[in-house]
Amino acid sequence: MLKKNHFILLFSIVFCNYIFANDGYKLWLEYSYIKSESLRKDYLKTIGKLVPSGHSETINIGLEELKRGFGSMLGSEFLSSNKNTKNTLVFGSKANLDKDVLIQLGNAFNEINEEGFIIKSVAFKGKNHIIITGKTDVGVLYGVYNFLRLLQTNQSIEKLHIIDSPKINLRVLNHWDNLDRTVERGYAGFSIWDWHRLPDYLDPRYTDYARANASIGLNGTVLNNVNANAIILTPQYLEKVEALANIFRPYGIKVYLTARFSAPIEIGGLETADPLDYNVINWWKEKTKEIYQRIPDFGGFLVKANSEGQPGPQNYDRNHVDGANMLANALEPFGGIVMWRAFVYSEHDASDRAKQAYTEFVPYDGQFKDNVIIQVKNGAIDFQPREPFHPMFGAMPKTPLMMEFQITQEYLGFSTHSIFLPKLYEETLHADTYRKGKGSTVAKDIDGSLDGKRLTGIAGVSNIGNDINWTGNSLLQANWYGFGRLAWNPYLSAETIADEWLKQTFSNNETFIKPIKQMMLDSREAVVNYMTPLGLHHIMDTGHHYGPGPWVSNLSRPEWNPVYYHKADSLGIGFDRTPTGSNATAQYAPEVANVFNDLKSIPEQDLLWFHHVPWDYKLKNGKTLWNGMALKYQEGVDQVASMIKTWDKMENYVDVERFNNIKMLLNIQYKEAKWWRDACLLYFQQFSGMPLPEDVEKPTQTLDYFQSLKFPFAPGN
Ligand code: GCV
Repeated sequence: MLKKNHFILLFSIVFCNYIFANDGYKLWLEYSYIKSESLRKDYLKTIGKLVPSGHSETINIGLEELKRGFGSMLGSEFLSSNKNTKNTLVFGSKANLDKDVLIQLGNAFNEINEEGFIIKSVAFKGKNHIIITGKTDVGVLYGVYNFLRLLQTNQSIEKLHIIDSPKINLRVLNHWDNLDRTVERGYAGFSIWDWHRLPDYLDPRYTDYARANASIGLNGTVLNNVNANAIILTPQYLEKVEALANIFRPYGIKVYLTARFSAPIEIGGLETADPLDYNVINWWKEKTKEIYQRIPDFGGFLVKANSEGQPGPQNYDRNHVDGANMLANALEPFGGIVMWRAFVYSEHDASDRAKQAYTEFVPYDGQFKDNVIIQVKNGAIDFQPREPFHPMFGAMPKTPLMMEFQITQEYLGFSTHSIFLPKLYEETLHADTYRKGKGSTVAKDIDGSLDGKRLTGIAGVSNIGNDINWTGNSLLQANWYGFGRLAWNPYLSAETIADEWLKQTFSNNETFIKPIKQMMLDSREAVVNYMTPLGLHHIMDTGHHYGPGPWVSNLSRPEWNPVYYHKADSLGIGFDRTPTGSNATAQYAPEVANVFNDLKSIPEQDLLWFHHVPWDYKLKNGKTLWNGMALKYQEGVDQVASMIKTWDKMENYVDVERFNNIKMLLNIQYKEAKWWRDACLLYFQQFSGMPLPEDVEKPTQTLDYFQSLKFPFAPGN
């Protein structure tokens, strides 16, 4: 028979597991109970009654979100206390606010755009009010999430006067999701789009996805892979797309699709996809009309053309302008846009791959239609741990350019490696193109302020899959969050983003926040150190891009081989992109090119990206290149070891489930960091012929062993 204390024990085990289990599904919308009683009381007193103004699905979502947030953060006291107060929290768009309220807002509406919001504390007729408003209901919803964030991060809500608008128009996730639910370069399970069961089965996760995106201000989603399948454009699939668009609409999220350039042939029965052919033009016009009949606010098309085997206008001796403008014409009557990707490099072009996008696109500056935006990756190669900014930024003053960041970690250790990517994004956004003198940052090209561009955009290749915690690794939710926050405001610092994400997702306890924030901020440099220090790049094993493969040299296209990028030989290592080499530096403004060209001024983090230097080249710290490189690899490994130490101390501050998820992954990251160090150093040592410096641990395996490793089922490939 069970005794009373056995019951208590059993009960507490079940209860504790319940409390401490957290699968991470709620993301940064945890709305954890605020432990400080005085803070809770202050919030309760200040908020008062909820008064929605106007009726719409969006306003209703705002109301439900406030109730959910307050109920969870302030507890049942919220429901009882706000009955007897005179204070109110009024929220609604300008058109639906009372005159009394509007007067209090003065000219504030002149300072926001269509998606912006105002949050203001006002007192009139003897009552205190907080007003959350905007020009549109979606603006109000953004204000609601912003207000909730103040509570989540334990900030004061007295005397509020917040006026904010997104600085970039198109803030879009790109899903590289295939119709069979595999995700190209996806490391968090399968696609969240259950195409087979759509449109009738509407997984609640679609709504949670929309909530999460709206909470960070994202307003668009490209549902399918840029390596596109034309079937998405058939009526059978458009019906499914329509169902998703209907769910996302009240959250302010537009749906976009990738357009396979050869779709007129594959699903239209035409013999050509030539963009100047009358029947092709007409086919796209009719197809676009059909889409808008179903989805009146359809965003438009994203196109990967003449890149890595995808069809495009060049198949018909036409150019990017012909292709993009043909689609833009079809979309124009409905207000849709074309996002045309600049990720091109050709097997027929023997020049440095890093130069090819610029060469192909910059001559067309000013020739694209107004509803075309060119989507450019952050660097000229391909989402490496570190790349200098893409030379196209700042170089097309008459053409809108859209930033493409990768949130998924194709070249950064997949979802196993904990890296805080806003550090990488921030570095690119802050980079100075010097096109109009000092201060012409990439961010200013992207937000349009550099040249007065009206169409602006930013895209992030999603790291989301159907894993319960969305991103496979709880810490990597911060990269989705951080991308959204930077899309809203590209001038936000990575540190601010880490701080607010941690507080919303885990805890406001400084004993937790301080070390973990530092760990996140240092994590990107750690990865650069143990994978590609000093400007090395694209030395991952080929195809799947998992683990090191600097030795690979047998693929048909030269630029698919890591040896193409590091060019290690007995004389030294690195890719000469100065005037003595490929002269890729000439694509930058002279102020930037001069810095990159000169060994005295080049930042060492980019050294081997731009220069081939001897193994005994002296680094700024007086060490030889070989020793410096080896020590960087070791530093990266040590940094991961210290991440593990930091995390292990956090057991008391984090629920068991997320604590273990992150702990196990960090341990794998440590193993893989050592693998990277040992494999790369053993391989490069063949050329340097130099011994490893003392402070570098001896490799545990031979080079042959590392070269023999094969990963036929690496995910995302
Ligand atoms: C979707 C890289 C990736 C490809 C990706 C491509 C692109 O080459 O390896 O998987 O294709 O970039 O961005 O189009």
